[in-house]
Amino acid sequence: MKLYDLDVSGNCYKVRLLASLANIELELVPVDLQSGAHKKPPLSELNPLQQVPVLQDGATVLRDSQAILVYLAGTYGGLAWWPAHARGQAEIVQWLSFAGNEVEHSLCAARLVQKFAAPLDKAAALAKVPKVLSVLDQHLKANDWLAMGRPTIADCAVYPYVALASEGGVSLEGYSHIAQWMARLEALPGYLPKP
Ligand SMILES: N[C@@H](CCC(=O)N[C@@H](CS)C(=O)NCC(=O)O)C(=O)O
Repeated sequence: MKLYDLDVSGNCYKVRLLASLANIELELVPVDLQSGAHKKPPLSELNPLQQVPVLQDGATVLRDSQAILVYLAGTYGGLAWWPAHARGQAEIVQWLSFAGNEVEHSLCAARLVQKFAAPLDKAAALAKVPKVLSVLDQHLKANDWLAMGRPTIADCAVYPYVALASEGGVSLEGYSHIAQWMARLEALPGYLPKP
């Protein structure tokens, strides 16, 4: 099973993190974004959005880190990371959407500007950060994990860009519940250090 991957990408790291925690074997295929490899075949044919990560498992081809987490956990991770019942799945999807929207447009966007000079509005991204971190910190004040009272793909989806916040110029100081959650996740067997 191939993961078209970029080592510094937080979205790709979400997938590598789950694979490491859940002991799922992946063949990493590095994609050189700087030379535009994502805009040429085979990547552009596998993902018309011309982005990584992309997962290829036989005839199954998937884009979007959140979708890939669901597929890997549901197919290869047993019920630990993605439950069979809709209530638990919906609880997790709330956080997958949070990762793909709120986190992507704040912490991730700020990092893209600061680290990779992406043509995005860093001030607008940073303005969204306090609400994102407050919502997360408040949730973690009452819960050890994001969903279902145990580590799930919700944590794999949200953790990367929070852990990489300093690369976007964001301090996590004062968010003690987030810090404790990150330490819990980093202590899990199979944890893969952030890029
Ligand atoms: N929603 C997608 C976003 C993927 C994404 O933004 N990938 C970046 C690397 S982190 C990329 O390939 N950017 C190249 C481009 O957009 O030109 C996901 O969660 O996987």
